[in-house]
Amino acid sequence: MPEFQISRESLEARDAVSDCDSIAQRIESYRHLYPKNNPKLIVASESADAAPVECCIPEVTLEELSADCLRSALAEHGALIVRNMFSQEEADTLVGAIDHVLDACGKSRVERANLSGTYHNPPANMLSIMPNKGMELGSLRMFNNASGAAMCVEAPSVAETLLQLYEEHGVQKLVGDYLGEPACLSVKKWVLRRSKLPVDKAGWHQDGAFMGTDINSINMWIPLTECGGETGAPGMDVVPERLHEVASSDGATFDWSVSDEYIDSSAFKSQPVAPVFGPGDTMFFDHLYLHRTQSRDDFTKVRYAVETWFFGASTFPKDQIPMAW
Ligand SMILES: O=C(O)CCC(=O)C(=O)O
Repeated sequence: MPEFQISRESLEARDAVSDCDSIAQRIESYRHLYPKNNPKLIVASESADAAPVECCIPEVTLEELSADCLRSALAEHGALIVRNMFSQEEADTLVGAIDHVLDACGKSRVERANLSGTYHNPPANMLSIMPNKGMELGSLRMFNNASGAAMCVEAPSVAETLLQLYEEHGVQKLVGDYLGEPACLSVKKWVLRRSKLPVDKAGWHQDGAFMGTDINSINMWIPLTECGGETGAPGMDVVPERLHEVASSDGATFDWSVSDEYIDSSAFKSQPVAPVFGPGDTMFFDHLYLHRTQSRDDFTKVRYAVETWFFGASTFPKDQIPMAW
């Protein structure tokens, strides 16, 4: 049983000022750090002449999870699902926290003035760390707000709690071993999500299309409520195979996205799938995995999730705003 338990009470009892300082320092410590040139990449840009593998998403239990199993699943299939990595209680506490954070982020500055710091207390250096300062931070916040999301660091007490929870579950060691060096996180791509319905259909993408591909990455995506498949709540649509490069954006809505036509073409070995997830499951994947928020017209249920992108301490995309762990 993990020693670190999260609950609404423990979250709200935290020192919001000290958590804010701590997140500010994590951000600050990367201000003048730049990634290595020509890094050794985990995913080569060309596939080795390996034996063909079945297109599927491998699944393991928490007991079976190791850096080796993560490495071979990502090398062969692009992703790994770990069932019940976090408990129902942990998932429920995080759902409550996400409601508070997203509600706070949706309020005006005046309305936010009376809120406690637990759920909204963004560090001041979030502004100066963005290459395009207020314009960039403002449009990021607008984009997130419109899609039912917020950067985790908007609520440093939630962010610090998650880091403790991850450490307690062995994630820091796991991703460090996978990446071959200590991990850093992304200010921009560490995101709390509460889906808005209907889900935009145009969302097929690989994060490498905007992060770049000269990086080592791993995303831990944690659905906090049941979703996917026929559950009525949007899970994730994925192309379940190892890709080695960014797919064409021809005909797509954005220069970083992929059109439905391209997905339906014969460009890939596999057809998209939409796995069913339970609260506290996780899916690990990297910047070349092709996915979108599952999209169907008949969804009726909201889905909560936490998305956390980790990068190698020297193999990060600078514009995703790395921060120390
Ligand atoms: O939660 C979602 O539906 C989208 C998550 C995503 O695109 C990601 O984790 O990269």
